[in-house]
Amino acid sequence: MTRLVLVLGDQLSETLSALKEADRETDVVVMAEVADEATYVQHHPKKIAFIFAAMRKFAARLQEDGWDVRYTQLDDTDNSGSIPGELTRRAEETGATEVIATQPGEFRLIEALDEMGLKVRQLADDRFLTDLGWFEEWAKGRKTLRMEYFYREMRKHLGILMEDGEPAGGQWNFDHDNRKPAPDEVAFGGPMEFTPDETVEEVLDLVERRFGNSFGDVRPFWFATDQGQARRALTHFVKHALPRFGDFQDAMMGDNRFLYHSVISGYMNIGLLDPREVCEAVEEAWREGHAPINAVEGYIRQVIGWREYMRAIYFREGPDYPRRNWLNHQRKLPPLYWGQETKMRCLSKAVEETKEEAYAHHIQRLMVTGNFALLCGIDPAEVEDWYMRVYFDAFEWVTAPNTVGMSQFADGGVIASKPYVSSGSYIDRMSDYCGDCHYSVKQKTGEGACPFNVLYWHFMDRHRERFEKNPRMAQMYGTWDRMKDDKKATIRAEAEDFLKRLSDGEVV
Ligand code: DLZ
Ligand code: SF4
Repeated sequence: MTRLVLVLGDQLSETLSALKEADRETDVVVMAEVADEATYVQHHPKKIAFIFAAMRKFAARLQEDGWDVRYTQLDDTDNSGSIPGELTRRAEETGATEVIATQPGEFRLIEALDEMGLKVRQLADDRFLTDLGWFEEWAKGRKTLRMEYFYREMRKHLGILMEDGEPAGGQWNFDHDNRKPAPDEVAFGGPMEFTPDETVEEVLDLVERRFGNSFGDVRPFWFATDQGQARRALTHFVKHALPRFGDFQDAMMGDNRFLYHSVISGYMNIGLLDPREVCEAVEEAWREGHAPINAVEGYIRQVIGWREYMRAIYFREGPDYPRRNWLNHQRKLPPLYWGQETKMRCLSKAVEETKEEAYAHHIQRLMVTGNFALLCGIDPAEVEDWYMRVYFDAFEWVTAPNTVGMSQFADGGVIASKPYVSSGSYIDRMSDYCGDCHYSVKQKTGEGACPFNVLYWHFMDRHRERFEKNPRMAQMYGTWDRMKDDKKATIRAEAEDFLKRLSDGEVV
């Protein structure tokens, strides 16, 4: 009896559990470019192009491997516009009564599959390294869930960067070596770029035509769109950038968007690269003496620590998680996030790069766009939607914990032990943005002062009840309390004035 095998746009792995379960002789693979997925958030055109191009190439590869693949292109006249719709249509076409799927990375789609008239078996997504049942056991009874302890368990369990049961290099964490400010020069020409082939060009034309009015540039397009290219991009990173990745992983530069970053998160998130092979390549570089332990450990922590932890938290916390708003922030996302001019150079750079590349690195996301949104009291749902839309690696299992939890503290501290907020001095220390900025980072108040400076204290002041007992914030409240009353009044008034101008749509 024929069964349908669903392969979604972020499930492009030959080792996918649904494919492993299926029978190449009798089952039919269903893949579909559908309006519902392309528009339920208004994705960056480059993100859509990346996914569609990779889907088409993956389908071709499955076909070459002998699978019967029924592929729907976005413009096909009989395209029903949704994943359940396409499954229903293909079931009628083939007589199938059962669907094998790998569980999607988003509650919305999991529920949609559950509610279909067809019987859909959703298998665990074992491309991820964390068994969600195991995570539940690990989390049970803990007062707080901190990534660091989860990460150590993962290292031991997977045997990654371990020597005789001990962490390689004698420590679990080398983060104190990984906070160097922006260097004068970067000895890495950036991630490997791929010239669009015929398939990619066709998709770029389609996306330009159908989604050209959305925020973001579709061209130039250089992402890898198949496994072979993604592997070359990984090798290129390990060879040329990994050795210095750790030192400068938190640095930001005005005229160098990628520094020593790998930009392979999107490749892992749609299934072109397996996290295990990424960790193996990175660990091997250390064992061969090619890359230092601080770089290798820092990188592996992102993959088997943060990435896995984010997903496990998303599934543990449940479908309401992306809409939490613990700080009750209600302000609208200001137009500068969509490219309106701003005099703040850090934000202008982060948004410009986001628009052109569908990418910005983690500190730009956390400490520039995220920090600013949190300080201004932007509604976290609007911030979450923005991250979901603009980044090529954005899927809800990762953006919700990253944005709602880590960046906006809207989960009340499930993920972070304190909010990630800073004044301009952090950005100044880690970047070369401030020197060429309209504002002066050293100036705390008055005309021309960096807006982050007053916004930071305004945030601390207005959320005092929530945070003053947090031991990690006590020192800052001490500093605030020692300020003279007239200085505090100036800070409050200037922050209020800035926020009003921001909400009025003025160029700030
Ligand atoms: C993100 C995305 C987009 C833009 N388009 C499609 C699509 O047309 N077909 C498809 O199967 N998947 C697409 N995706 C990925 C899904 O949205 C993703 O699988 C779910 O959001 C779960 O992570
Ligand atoms: Fe950003 Fe302030 Fe520095 Fe300007 S001075 S780049 S606004 S941190």
